[in-house]
Amino acid sequence: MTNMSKIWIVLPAYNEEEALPPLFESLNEVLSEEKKDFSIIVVNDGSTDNTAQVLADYGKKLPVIAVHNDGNKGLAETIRHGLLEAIERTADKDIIITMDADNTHPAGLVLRMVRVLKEGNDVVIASRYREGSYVKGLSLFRRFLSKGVSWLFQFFFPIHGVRDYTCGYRAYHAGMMKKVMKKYGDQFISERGFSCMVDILLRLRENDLVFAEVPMVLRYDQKPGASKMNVMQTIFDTFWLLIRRRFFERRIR
Ligand SMILES: Nc1nc2c(ncn2[C@@H]2O[C@H](COP(=O)(O)OP(=O)(O)O)[C@@H](O)[C@H]2O)c(=O)[nH]1
Ligand SMILES: [Mg+2]
Repeated sequence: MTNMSKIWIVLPAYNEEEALPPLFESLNEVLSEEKKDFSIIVVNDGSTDNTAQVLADYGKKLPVIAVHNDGNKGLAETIRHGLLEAIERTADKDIIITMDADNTHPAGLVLRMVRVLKEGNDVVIASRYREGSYVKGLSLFRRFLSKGVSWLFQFFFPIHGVRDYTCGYRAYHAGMMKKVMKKYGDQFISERGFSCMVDILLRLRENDLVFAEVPMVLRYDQKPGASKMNVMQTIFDTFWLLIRRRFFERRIR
C-alpha cells in the first residue's frame, strides 16, 4: 500500500444532504473495485440542511473527512479550504480531485482522470467539449453560457489542451498543487464565487504545466435540487476577471 499514490477527493458542499449519499456510494464502489487508496474531504460551507449529519454518519463507514467553514463563505473560499486541507495531508505523488457535490459528475471518470494524469499530465479536466462528451439535463441557456466562456478564454487565455474553463471536476498532481499554492499564497484564488474555477486555471496557466482533458458525461438530470449558481453574478465576475487579468494585472511568475 505504501508505494501507492493516494486519491484525495475534495467536495465543496452547500446543502447537499440528498446528493452526498449516492455520490459517496458510487465513489466508494468505483475506487474500492480498483483497490485504490482514497479519502474524501468534504468542506461543509455552513449548510442549513442535514449535510453535517450526513457527513458524521458516513465518516463512520467510509473514509470521509468533514471540515466545516464557519458560516456560508461561498464556493471560492470553500474550494480553497478544501485544497489547503488536501495539500496538508498529501504526499507529492498523490492526486487531488475536485468535483461538484451535487452528484452530477460521474464517479467512474475519476479512474480515467487518474490514468491520464499519470500519463504525463499535471492537470486533467473533465470536459464537456470533447469527442464523447455529453450534457444531459442542463438548460440551453446555461450550456450557451459555458460555451461562450470557453470560446472567450480560449481566445484571450489559450491553454494547450484546454477547452472547458469552468467545470469543477478536475484532477491535479498533488506535488504541483503544493508548490503552486505556496507560491501564490492568498493570491492563488482571487474570486469569491463560481468564477473561482476559471481563476484557478488562469493561475495554473502562469506556470509551466501540462494540461489535458477527458470527455465527461454531465448528468445534470440527476441533480436533486436546483442549481446554486447565481447566473448573473457569475457572468459579471467572469467577465471582470477576464478584463482585469487581460488589461490591468501583471502576470505573477
Ligand atoms: N461553498 C459553497 N459551495 C456552494 C455554494 N453553492 C453551491 N456550492 C457547491 O458548489 C458546487 C457547484 O454548485 P452547483 O449547484 O452544482 O452548480 P452548477 O452545477 O453549476 O449548477 C456544488 O458542490 C455545491 O454544493 C455556496 O454558496 N458555497
Ligand atoms: Mg454541479
